[in-house]
Amino acid sequence: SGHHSFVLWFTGLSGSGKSTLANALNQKLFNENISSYVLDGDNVRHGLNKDLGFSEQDRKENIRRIGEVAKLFVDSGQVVLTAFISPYKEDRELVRNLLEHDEFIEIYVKCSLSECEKRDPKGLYKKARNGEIKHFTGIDDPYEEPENPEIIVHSEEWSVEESVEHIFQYLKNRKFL
Ligand code: GGZ
Repeated sequence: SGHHSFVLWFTGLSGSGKSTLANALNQKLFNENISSYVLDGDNVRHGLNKDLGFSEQDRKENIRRIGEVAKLFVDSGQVVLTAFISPYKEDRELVRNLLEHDEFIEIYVKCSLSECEKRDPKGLYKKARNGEIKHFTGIDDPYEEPENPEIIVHSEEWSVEESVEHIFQYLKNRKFL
């Protein structure tokens, strides 16, 4: 179909809803006959990046490799959805600069730490508070908020359906789709 290829880069705290939203939007794009693919912890941190942990240097390398892989998918003509915390502004900018200016759409999945901690789907915040996990984003490791993301999703207030619709309408209005 007549769309070009680009990256939808979801960033936000653990538990903010990045993967859920990326997968829901991926399904919607499939229904619209648009070829897309989700990169997230499940298919990247367990494979390509399984040598990496959560130190600052490893997170940087994680994001760098994901950016390069996303670029390959864009070159192959697909829409790529990535769901990684990507806590450092510098690393997100590095990926932005790997791509053409209209190929990188940063989506800030905004959710308060207290809400993410309340959701705690994997019990990781609890472990971080107990000191069982060190350097956990938002607890004892930084998250640098995007200053100028293309899209902000208010995941505390919006349903998954509303959030997906918001992103989809952005893409339509800006002629990405
Ligand atoms: C943050 C961690 C950590 C630490 C393990 N800090 O909720 P999840 O489980 O599924 O998402 C988190 C995921 C973060 O990996 P990313 O590749 O997205 O991070 S980054 O972009 O910063 O490289 C969480 C789990 O891994 N996890 N330890 N210390 N999240």
